[in-house]
Amino acid sequence: VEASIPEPQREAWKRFQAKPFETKDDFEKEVVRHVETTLARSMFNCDETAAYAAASLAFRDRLITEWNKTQQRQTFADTKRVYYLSLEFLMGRALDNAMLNVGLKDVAKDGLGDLGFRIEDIIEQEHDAALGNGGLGRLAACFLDSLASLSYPAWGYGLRYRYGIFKQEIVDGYQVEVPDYWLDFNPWEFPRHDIAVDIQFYGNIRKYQDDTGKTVVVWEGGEIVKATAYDVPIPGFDTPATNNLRLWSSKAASGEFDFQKFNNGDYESSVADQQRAETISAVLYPNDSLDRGKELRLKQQYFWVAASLYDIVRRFKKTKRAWGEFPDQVAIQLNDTHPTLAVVELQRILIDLEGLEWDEAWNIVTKTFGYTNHTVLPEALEKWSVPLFQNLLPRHLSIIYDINQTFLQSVERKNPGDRDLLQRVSIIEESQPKMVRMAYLAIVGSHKVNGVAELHSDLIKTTIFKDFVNIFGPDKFTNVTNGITPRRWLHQANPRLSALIASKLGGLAFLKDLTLLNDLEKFADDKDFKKDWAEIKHANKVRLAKHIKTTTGVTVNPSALFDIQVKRIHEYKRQQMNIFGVIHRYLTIKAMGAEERKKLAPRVSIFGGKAAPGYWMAKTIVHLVNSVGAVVNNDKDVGDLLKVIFLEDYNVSKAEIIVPASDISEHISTAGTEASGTSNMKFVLNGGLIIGTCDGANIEITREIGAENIFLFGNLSEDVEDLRHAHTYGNRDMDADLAKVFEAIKGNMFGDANSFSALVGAVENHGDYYLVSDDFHSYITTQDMVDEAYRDQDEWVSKTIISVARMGFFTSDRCINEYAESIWNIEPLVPETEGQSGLER
Ligand code: AZC
Repeated sequence: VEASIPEPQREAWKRFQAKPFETKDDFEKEVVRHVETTLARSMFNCDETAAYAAASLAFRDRLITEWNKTQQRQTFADTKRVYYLSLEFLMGRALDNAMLNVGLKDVAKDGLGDLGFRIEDIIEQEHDAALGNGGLGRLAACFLDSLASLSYPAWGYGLRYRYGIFKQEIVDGYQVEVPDYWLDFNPWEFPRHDIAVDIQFYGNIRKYQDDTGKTVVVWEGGEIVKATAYDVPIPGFDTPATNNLRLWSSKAASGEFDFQKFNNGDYESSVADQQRAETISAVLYPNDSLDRGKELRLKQQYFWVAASLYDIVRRFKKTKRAWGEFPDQVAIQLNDTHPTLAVVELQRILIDLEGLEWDEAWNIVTKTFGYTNHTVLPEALEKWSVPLFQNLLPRHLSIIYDINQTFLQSVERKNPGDRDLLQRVSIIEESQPKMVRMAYLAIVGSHKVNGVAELHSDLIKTTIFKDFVNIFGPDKFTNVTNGITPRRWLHQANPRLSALIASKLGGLAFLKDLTLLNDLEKFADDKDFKKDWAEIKHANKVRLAKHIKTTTGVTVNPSALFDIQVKRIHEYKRQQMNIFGVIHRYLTIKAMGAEERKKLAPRVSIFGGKAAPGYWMAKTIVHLVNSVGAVVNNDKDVGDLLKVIFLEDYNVSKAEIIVPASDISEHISTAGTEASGTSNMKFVLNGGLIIGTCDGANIEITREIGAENIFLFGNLSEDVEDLRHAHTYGNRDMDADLAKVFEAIKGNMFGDANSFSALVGAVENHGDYYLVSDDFHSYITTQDMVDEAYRDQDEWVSKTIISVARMGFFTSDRCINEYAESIWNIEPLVPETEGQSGLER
């Protein structure tokens, strides 16, 4: 309040307030100004990088003006806000998205044209913001887009990694990781040097009684690291509402370096302290669905959670409300267990710093938090060793023990004498060493727990969290099926398809209400429409074919069937089954006569995705795909009939080229292992069909679009356990086709068989945990059905149109509205000028 401009001077201020550009001329003026002043360049020295920078800064200025207004509106309205805590935000590029969401891409295109640039080239200059691994991080990014587009008062909180997910290079068929240093120029962030929080680690706890006899606990000593905020504006689509993503960066607390040490001549170690502090936010852990239990990771988690909560609590305290009202003002969503320490930190703030009683504080805490689970894979469920915790966060460990004790006492009261149950649900696992089970802590500390697709939400209730359903009752557990933002994944990635749809539906309103796509179904047999539709798909395939040519040197035929599997490489996602299927196809082609070959549908099998650097099996899969490609693509006998491509460095901006170009995409995880999947939704929304297992959101996609429009195969999740049991204890015959594939690999057809023996061995000798042998036959016969269906192009195109028309459910807007209503209890705060960009309803 002290910093505000005095009332009499505000008129002058308002006259000169920043006004966002609206016209082409004003945009050009801004670009030239930024080139000549901000960037200190000139018209004789303005390359595409400079033009990108200046155009971005022009849009950033526009966003930040609306950002300010949005924050003011929220402060005045004083309504409840939601805070989305996620260690990953896989944002991709910002410029194209900002231009489209603000509705000024055409203006920018013409303006850049006047200045001598093509907008496509300018967009290409941007480095992806790749602060995430895969689905979980991209979901967070889609959610931010929906929260802003629906004008919800919402903040994202994350870490500002200096190195995002590594860049993948393929060298001699092997994955090589290269660091992704992305911050040398980032026009989208605002450093907030005024917003800094001291974060404590290590040290000791001391208890004493105050004058009133109350026990006071203090956490003393240890080390302090400073968190500073960097804000990234998140524009909504067709609304001026612009939300904030706040990312924390770590620095040494005591200024540049320790002057004591410096004066003593110990220059090196004073710099080392500085570097140690900066290490906390230096790098994103590159594991997808795998917990490694590294101390630095726990440090990251506490650093980020403590800074975010300090910020949230500070904002709440400004309203001067009673603590009891905290859950009416604040909802916090835990994106997986990574931010679970927030539960403990809020309890600590309330009891140690604010002096509340335990029960009162705990009641506030549990009303505030919601927890989203994204996986049932045991190797992904976080556990931290008690000794590590004790050392790094002694006060938090003691609070966790208290939380656990209170919880177990209540369980014991309702289930007297059931010691087994107590052991099973205890937040502390009685192992050697003892471990803190973060998922259990998250459940106990939240009022709602949700899975991300129906099957997954059912599975968590009946398997990993079963006891907790009995303890808390079924209402605490719920489902919110994932969604994707149609702004990025249709309008931005596939502008021609978006425009064609708009031409039939009378405008772009479907981007704000995706169920409007339903009206497309009328055109599923319209000859002209189908022709335009097919032509756009072909153009998208031509674009991808060009990308393949420039990046791999391989020529592919854009009229072939494009079969795509792009996602993180993981055994449970079964890229190995896909490549075994490709080998089977290759062997089949080789065994055919010339006449038979003529009848075959040409296919391009496209793979892409990163393997975690320490995940050897996944890296072996990458190697096999590349080795098969090297043989097949150079086999004159095969020609166009089969090409095998591995696309290097799959990321968000590459997905925007790949997804619109698919005919069929693969979502073939072992049933019950893929919590939802979200690229399945992206591919269908872009007019591609899918081949998939009855897993994750595939099941709901089938329900929406109709079983006749999807190629489902494989065993069901309820049978997985029995099949695994049979592998271990039964005699089984290897599928004959799969056996031939293994023979080919073992016969060194794709290079030294030893390189791939672990992959083959996992199926043949080590229990085939992911049921590749059980599903292989049904997989390849279903692939034959895909070929068959693709031959009837007319019917195929109709299927894709009908499927798109029925995808309305999978917008992340629907998803966010469900969270808002059933978990967060928040309302949108709609600006007066929302919806004025003329989308036409
Ligand atoms: C992923 C799930 O594997 C994927 O199925 C889901 O679509 C996505 O989350 C979004 O909910 N999980 C992860 O990326 N990571 C972890 C730790 O589960």
